Amino acid sequence: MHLRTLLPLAVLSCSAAEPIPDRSVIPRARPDAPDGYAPRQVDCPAQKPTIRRADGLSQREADWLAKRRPLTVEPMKEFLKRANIDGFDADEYINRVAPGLADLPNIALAVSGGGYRALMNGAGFIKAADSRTPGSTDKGGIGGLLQAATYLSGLSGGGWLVSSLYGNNFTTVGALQAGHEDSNVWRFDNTIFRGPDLPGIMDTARYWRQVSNQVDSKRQAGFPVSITDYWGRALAYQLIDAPEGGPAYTFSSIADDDDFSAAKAPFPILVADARNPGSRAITLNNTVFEFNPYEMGSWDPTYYGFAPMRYLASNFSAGAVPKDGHCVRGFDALSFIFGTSSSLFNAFLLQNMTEVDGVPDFIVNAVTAILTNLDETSNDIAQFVPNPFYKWSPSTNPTADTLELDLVDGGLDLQNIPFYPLVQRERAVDVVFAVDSSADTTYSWPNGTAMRASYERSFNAIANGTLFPAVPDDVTFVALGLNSRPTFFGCDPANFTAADAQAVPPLIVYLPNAPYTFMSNVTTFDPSYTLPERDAIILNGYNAATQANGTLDDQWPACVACAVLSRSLARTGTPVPDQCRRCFERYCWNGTTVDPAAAGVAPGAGGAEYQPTPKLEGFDSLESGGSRLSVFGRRRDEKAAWALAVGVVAAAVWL
Ligand SMILES: *[C@@H]1O[C@H](CO)[C@@H](O)[C@H](O)[C@H]1NC(C)=O
Ligand SMILES: *[C@@H]1O[C@H](CO)[C@@H](O)[C@H](O)[C@H]1NC(C)=O
Ligand SMILES: *[C@@H]1O[C@H](CO)[C@@H](O)[C@H](O)[C@H]1NC(C)=O
Ligand SMILES: *[C@@H]1O[C@H](CO)[C@@H](O)[C@H](O)[C@H]1NC(C)=O
Ligand SMILES: *[C@@H]1O[C@H](CO)[C@@H](O)[C@H](O)[C@H]1NC(C)=O
Ligand SMILES: *[C@@H]1O[C@H](CO)[C@@H](O)[C@H](O)[C@H]1NC(C)=O
Ligand SMILES: *[C@@H]1O[C@H](CO)[C@@H](O)[C@H](O)[C@H]1NC(C)=O
Ligand SMILES: *[C@@H]1O[C@H](CO)[C@@H](O)[C@H](O)[C@H]1NC(C)=O
Ligand SMILES: *[C@@H]1O[C@H](CO)[C@@H](O)[C@H](O)[C@H]1NC(C)=O
Ligand SMILES: CC(=O)N[C@H]1CO[C@H](CO)[C@@H](O)[C@@H]1O
Repeated sequence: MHLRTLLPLAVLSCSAAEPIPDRSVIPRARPDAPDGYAPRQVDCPAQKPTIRRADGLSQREADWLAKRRPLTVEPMKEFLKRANIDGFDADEYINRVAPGLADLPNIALAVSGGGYRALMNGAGFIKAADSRTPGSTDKGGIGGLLQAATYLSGLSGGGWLVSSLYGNNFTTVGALQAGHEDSNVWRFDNTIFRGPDLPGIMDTARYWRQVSNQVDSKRQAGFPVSITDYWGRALAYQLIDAPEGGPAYTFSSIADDDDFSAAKAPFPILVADARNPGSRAITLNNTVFEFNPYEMGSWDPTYYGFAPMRYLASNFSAGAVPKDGHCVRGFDALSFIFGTSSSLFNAFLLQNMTEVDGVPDFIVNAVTAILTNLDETSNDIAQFVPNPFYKWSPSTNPTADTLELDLVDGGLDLQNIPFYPLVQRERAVDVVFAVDSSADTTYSWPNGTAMRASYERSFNAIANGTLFPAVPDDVTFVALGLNSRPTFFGCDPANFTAADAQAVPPLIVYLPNAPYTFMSNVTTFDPSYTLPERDAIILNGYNAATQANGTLDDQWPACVACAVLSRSLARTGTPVPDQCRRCFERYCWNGTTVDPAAAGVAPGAGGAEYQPTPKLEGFDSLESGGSRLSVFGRRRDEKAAWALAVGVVAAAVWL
């Protein structure tokens, strides 16, 4: 196993953590952890934290929703008015359904995994949906959808995007692209191996020394560290625009942010999968976990519980902190949470690290030491120790007797779009805009695998009765072009036979990564993007989201609005406007499947036939396009080696 033979084990020689910068000098504030990256024992609050059963929303989420839903009313009206559905009075309708909130459309956005590709393609969608983006509310735009949304979920690379927005005061994608002087934010040309290139401020050795000190401080505080800690900290220098990548930023501190607590932004949620003790395989029957600003936990019947995010790593036992147990804060570092959701990349990071000139030996050695101490099959995990669900629900919880809870990349069960938090009936989501940047086919385009995984899971006992719209097989998906343009799934609520009308799942607006103005199928494990390339992928995602500002279909903004309204219209028995009917005829998958023999798409061929070209003429191929091909060529071998090394069952979705 080459990861082991890299270098001899070296004794770590790292000094104590560097002092945490003075809070007052950090421009965008939520460095909330008491001791930088190191979790720290604290006095328990008067009301000791507990684990709760997942039999409803948390009180805090419910209270927050009571503020957020009314705040979506104005942006939703504006959005619907701009969309200008023929013969539909948006003001009148929304005014009618807003009181009581039950019939007000409840919108969610979901950004898939897929490394930097997913971050950038997802960013294009968010940029288009954000009314703060100049031009996004002009004719053909979909700006305001973000302001009208209740939830925003992200997984793996999509989780980086969500975390970067919230870790930077819910700034705009445009502002992250623009960056500013002496900032490394979204400088994807400065790889995480080399770190920020800020002359006089930061060089590679200094950067890795900081990362190493941060991780050591967690270890010295008595918490096991894994590669996820290094990986998350390194990425934070690109994603969190604060000194040293904001080591004290926590996920739970999002809850304290003024704008968030005033419900001026959607509710962010990240997703990861649980690995069962003694088992490597991740299947659709593994427990899925979510992280939100208030809690982490699972709706699945295995755990069916939530722990308070702010007090993760307290000594919970059977759901409570015993008399002699400790409370801990600072475990939920933002970088550790987004690192957990994207843990598939960890081993890649470290494998590649040894090949890059200039990465100091001490960091290579530190990482090698971890790999050597771990069972090699476990090198991609994030360790949650102590396990918040220790002795919790022992008859169903696979880790009830273990002090460690192992979480891995949320896409490893193939559910690469974070629908999980959004199909829980307690959340009553009406529509999910799902950006899919999965690399399913030979050439790294999606073919609906992530959608099918969530559909298939809905039949398993572990889904606990959550439903999902029907999704066809891969050959149909590709043959009908459902992966090359937006497609709506689950349009007809009457097609769900559930006795309980509350169980009808959201309508899904599926937005696949496809080439509009740029070949956005860059490989998942490419760690480096020039800024023009980054911007071209973001713009391609923007053009996908708006159908090239309506030039590919001038009805598109109206059709987006119809999707937003669909479930609400059904609940209130309101006739569907004619224009919406035409939209649904055009964009809804109607249940048709295609006979593979007739499709010209070979089942099991990996989708090699699917080789789309840009939809719009005169796209900018970027000067560097040709030279990058050789990098991609090399990368393929690397990926094969990595898949072999880690033995990832589900690697197909990435490769
Ligand atoms: C965060 O953004 C809001 C507006 O979007 C602004 O009013 C506030 O000052 C910002 N806070 C910080 C700490 O930058
Ligand atoms: C989900 O699972 C929990 C725990 O097993 C159970 O109490 C609950 O009734 C289930 N919900 C549904 C809708 O089946
Ligand atoms: C609390 O958890 C830590 C870490 O697992 C453990 O070492 C310690 O013994 C626990 N303390 C109590 C009182 O349970
Ligand atoms: C998952 O659980 C279902 C029962 O709910 C079972 O039929 C199926 O075979 C299981 N799948 C795997 C991959 O274990
Ligand atoms: C769509 O509008 C955006 C923002 O105004 C612009 O950047 C982009 O180039 C436009 N797309 C096309 C295909 O014209
Ligand atoms: C369903 O869609 C297919 C193409 O996707 C179309 O050929 C067929 O006519 C549609 N069926 C109905 C009943 O609209
Ligand atoms: C309606 O539901 C059936 C049964 O679940 C499913 O096979 C069919 O594909 C669904 N139709 C559509 C259009 O989603
Ligand atoms: C779809 O993607 C899966 C997963 O990578 C692959 O196994 C399958 O062959 C692909 N099928 C098509 C038709 O693209
Ligand atoms: C991107 O897709 C095109 C076909 O659509 C293919 O020719 C090209 O090799 C792909 N690039 C990568 C990096 O897979
Ligand atoms: C960031 C970086 O330098 N990555 C390297 C990973 O390994 C491949 C192949 O060895 C290099 O081409 C990349 O440059």
